[in-house]
Amino acid sequence: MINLKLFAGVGTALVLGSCGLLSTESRSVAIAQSPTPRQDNLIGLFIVKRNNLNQQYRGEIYPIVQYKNGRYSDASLDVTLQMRQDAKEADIVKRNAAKSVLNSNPTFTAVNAQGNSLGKFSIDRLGVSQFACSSLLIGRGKLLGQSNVQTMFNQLPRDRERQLSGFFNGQEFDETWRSTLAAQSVPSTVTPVRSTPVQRQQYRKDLIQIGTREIAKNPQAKSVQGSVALMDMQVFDLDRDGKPEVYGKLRKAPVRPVTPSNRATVQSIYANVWLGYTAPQPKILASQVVPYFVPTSEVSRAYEVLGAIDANGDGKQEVLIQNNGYEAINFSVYELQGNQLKPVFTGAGYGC
Ligand SMILES: [Ca+2]
Ligand SMILES: [Ca+2]
Repeated sequence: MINLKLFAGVGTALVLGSCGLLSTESRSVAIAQSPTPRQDNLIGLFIVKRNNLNQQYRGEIYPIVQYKNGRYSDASLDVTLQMRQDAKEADIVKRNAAKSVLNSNPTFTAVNAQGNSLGKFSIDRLGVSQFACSSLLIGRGKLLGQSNVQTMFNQLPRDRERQLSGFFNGQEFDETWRSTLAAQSVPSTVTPVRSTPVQRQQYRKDLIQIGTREIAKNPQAKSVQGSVALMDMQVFDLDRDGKPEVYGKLRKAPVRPVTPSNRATVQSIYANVWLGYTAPQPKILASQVVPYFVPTSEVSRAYEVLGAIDANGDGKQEVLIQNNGYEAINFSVYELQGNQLKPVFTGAGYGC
């Protein structure tokens, strides 16, 4: 039914959160004890697609996670099997609408990686979109105010752009997707994190030093030639205490390209490291080291930081990660809990 010529991972992740109050009874208790009441939320990806066959643009919301009554749950709705039975999109939408979190036609605010608003998108109907080999329920609608989808497309970062082409229901398609996080409820303003060139130089130094140590702990690191390089760095202040939380992607890999004869050995090792700076010496908030058997170009996006957003309305930002596997993609929400960045949700997966 679908033939994807190119599948690099479609979409981005998103999570949702908001922490609701369990009941009327517990609500009065929660308000008395907590100065920061939490709220229900819906988090997803705002995807703007350009149809390269006719240069038309359209926006869609892929719901990732719902935060309700203090819990995160998967907000996606997979209709792959129904689509394979050659059902019509309109029939599938009708059959599944009542189960969808988008059925109430919510309005989402699209945000950048730091959590600042890019515009509001109001859902007015449901549809089915193809994500790799999966068919998923999405929301269609329109941008509110002055923005239009083409302008929004040009505003979205190109580094997470995806290309998709092939045949779907006998129709040829060729699309370019750009995406960003979106949520039903976001703070009206998020103070941008400021860091000086000197501070950023220090973060880089710390990431390389600590990342090199983390990678060396992996037993397979010895068989990989080359030195450790910092591939990406992003600075956040998730808990708004004025002290940064810094993300770094590090890679140890040989400079020479991989040949088919050495494919059986580990080709590269990546480390995704988060550092906290509440003390003079940086502390590791989270660290993940993964050896890969495939060329580095294929795995550099395995762990993508989509951005930070206050999913549960407690005033602190959660981090949304897209996990890109070989044949499957899913999304995680991480919460800063004391000295650790911990996953509180993983789901909304799709793939082949
Ligand atoms: Ca902080
Ligand atoms: Ca939060």
